[in-house]
Amino acid sequence: MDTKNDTRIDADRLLGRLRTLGQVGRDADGRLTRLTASDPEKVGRDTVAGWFAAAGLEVAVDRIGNMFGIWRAGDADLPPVMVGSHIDTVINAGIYDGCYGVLAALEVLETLLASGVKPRRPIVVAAFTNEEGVRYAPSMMGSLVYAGGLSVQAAQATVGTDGSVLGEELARIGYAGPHEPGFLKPHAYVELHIEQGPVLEREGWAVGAVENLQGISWQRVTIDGVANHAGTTPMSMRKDAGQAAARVVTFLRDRVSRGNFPTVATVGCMAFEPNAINVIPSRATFTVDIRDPDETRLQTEEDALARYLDELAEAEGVSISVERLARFNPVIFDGGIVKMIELAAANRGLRSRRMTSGAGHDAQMMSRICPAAMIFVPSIDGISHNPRELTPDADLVNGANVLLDVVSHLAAT
Ligand code: HGY
Ligand code: MN
Ligand code: MN
Repeated sequence: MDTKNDTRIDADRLLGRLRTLGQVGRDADGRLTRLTASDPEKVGRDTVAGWFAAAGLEVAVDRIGNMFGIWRAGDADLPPVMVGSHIDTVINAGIYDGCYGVLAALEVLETLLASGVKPRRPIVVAAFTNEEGVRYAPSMMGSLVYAGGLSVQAAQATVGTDGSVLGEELARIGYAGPHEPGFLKPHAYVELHIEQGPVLEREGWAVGAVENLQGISWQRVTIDGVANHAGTTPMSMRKDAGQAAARVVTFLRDRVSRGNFPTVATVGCMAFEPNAINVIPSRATFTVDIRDPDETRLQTEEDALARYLDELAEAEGVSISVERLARFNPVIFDGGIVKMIELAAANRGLRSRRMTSGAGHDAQMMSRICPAAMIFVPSIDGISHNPRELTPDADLVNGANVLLDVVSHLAAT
């Protein structure tokens, strides 16, 4: 890594774009939601693609809607350095998750272009489709397809929570591109992201050099009981799908809280049928998100849940079915790039620590096809997937300057 680098990104341009993009997809109540391939996301894509083009980058879109801004610097035959993240959001989101990584990547390219430096190899900024997986499961879908972990056909055929089909929606918004996913084989991939957790802020670190990322298990559970009258049915005669679902929620919380393991479990979505105040639910449908940095422990938790569901079906007289929505093993990032991140931070006088990512990211998919690692900056109160998501401007700029140095180094070698 070069010693102290005096080049700096244009902070106002980066922060201004973050705030501009952060306004795209707000509803009448001011809530920000830019779900994959929705109309608000189309506006977000058009905005970012416009910035790519204005920066003089070649804009490319692949068949699953992954967007790229390509700078064919240096020897065009050499594999490019790729840097990016995503611009789709969860529901009622903050403005930084994903967008910060894409816009900081664009800022790095524009800063390098303006500096007159001559990289040895091309550099590409990427905005991957459907990282959040809220409308279409699984999450990190665009980068998973790009890395060859899911076929384009299967991804395009995915049916969303609203009954829409991803491929049709991408075509409708004009982002079913011509390029084959994987058309650029990266030399390396780096992703800058807010931590979305409490560690950096609580311990006072400016930068996180992310060395690994935890495994993720997503399932949809359907419990079928018998609708009945809420007033006349004795408790002993009920086949109450809602009651059974509630027992799963507390089972998960009690189970993962029993030891001081890092395992986390979340029931984020739940729906009852017929969903009437005086009818015992005949059906409960809910999602289970379990994560752990250790693959064996993650499997143990999945097995424990499966056993509990069998026992519960018996005890409550209900039938239970499970659909797997996503399953990603824990990932170890490239040690060499992690070291570059630490050196780049130190050269800028920033304190950094190595850490695990609790959240899933596109980098975990890209690590299947090239050396990859991530840079984190602090999240105030560890809040994310929430409009209160916040990272101080100084930290955002620091992270982008560290990204600048790491990308510069990778593009020069
Ligand atoms: O679910 C996640 O960890 C990411 O925000 N998609
Ligand atoms: Mn993200
Ligand atoms: Mn997210």
